[in-house]
Amino acid sequence: MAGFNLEDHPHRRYNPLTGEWVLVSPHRAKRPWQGQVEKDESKALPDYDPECYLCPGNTRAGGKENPAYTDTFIFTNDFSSLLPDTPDGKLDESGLFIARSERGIAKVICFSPRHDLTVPLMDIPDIRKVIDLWVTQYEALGALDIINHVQIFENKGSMMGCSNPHPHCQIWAQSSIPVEVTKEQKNQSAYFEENGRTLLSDYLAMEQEKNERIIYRNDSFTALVPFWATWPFEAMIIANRPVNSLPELNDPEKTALADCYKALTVRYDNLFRTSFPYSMGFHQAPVDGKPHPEWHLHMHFYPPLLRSATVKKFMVGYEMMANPQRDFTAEQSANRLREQSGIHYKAKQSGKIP
Ligand code: H2U
Ligand code: ZN
Repeated sequence: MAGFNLEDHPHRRYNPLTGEWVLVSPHRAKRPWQGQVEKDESKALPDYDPECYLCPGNTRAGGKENPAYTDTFIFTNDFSSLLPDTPDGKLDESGLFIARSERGIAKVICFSPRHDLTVPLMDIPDIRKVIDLWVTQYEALGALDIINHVQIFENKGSMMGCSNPHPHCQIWAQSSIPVEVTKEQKNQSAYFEENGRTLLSDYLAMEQEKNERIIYRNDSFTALVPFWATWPFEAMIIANRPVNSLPELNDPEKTALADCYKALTVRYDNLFRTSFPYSMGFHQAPVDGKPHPEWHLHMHFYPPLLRSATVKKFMVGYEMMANPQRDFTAEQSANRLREQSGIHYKAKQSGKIP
């Protein structure tokens, strides 16, 4: 159509990883940020909270006591969604009532003994310790017979259903390959078979050439708003090299990942001067014993905030019934994030990181 452009006209964008579409309506909010910068809404937290079930030395629900840990701390989830000893079983009634038993292991990782220290406020060497733990957990869980997939994810902020502000993430490892991962695997496989390169290496090369949606990049990782973003400030961190999982990263790459994770989350916090909520998750090769040259290591960040520290995007109505929709473009979001300072607003105020 003559004159069609992505900045002015309603259009659909395709997500080649999932094979799904998003409706983009840029005309509805050409200027999505109308100066609505709010005061810092995030409560100042103590560095130790005697009531916190993740702080060192405290007792968790169920009675187990946390050690006096000094960097990271990992434990088996006291309310695990998956259990290693579930008996084998399945149900199939006329193809309409189908169920399968599922085995797995769920763990919780505390990033730091400090109750108040989120990733954007942590030092890179301390974030690196979290990454090293992710690597060893992916390997150790992946080596178990019952485990074929290891999902590492972080819920941050009560808005995302996170139960505790103490910085932590979770790992759910299980026998089957989950739905989102299966979609991405199918599309990455098809792309790799046809082109002999990973889908995300070609995508990244094009993003680097266009330089419209890149937020931050170092030698080994790139943070960007994907072309097909559905959440207002959705982002991905993609390995610059086509590694299929965390253990394939070399030493400088692991530190570069810590740097990129911090760089993105600092910009997130600075955007609305708040502790920016999101769900983060790694996508990487399943641990099913097969080679997975199609897989390209990446992280997704799905943040719900829309235009201030309090205004949240809901995926309801049309989005529940049809497909996701957004009112401003991925390019506008990327610009907003890219222009944020790389120094956390709290660090600036006090002259040092609290
Ligand atoms: P969030 O990351 O969504 O806040 O979840 C925290 C997890 O911590 C949750 O899965 C677990 C919950 O089961 N948990 C424990 O394992 N022990 C506790 O004492 C409280 C919470
Ligand atoms: Zn705590």
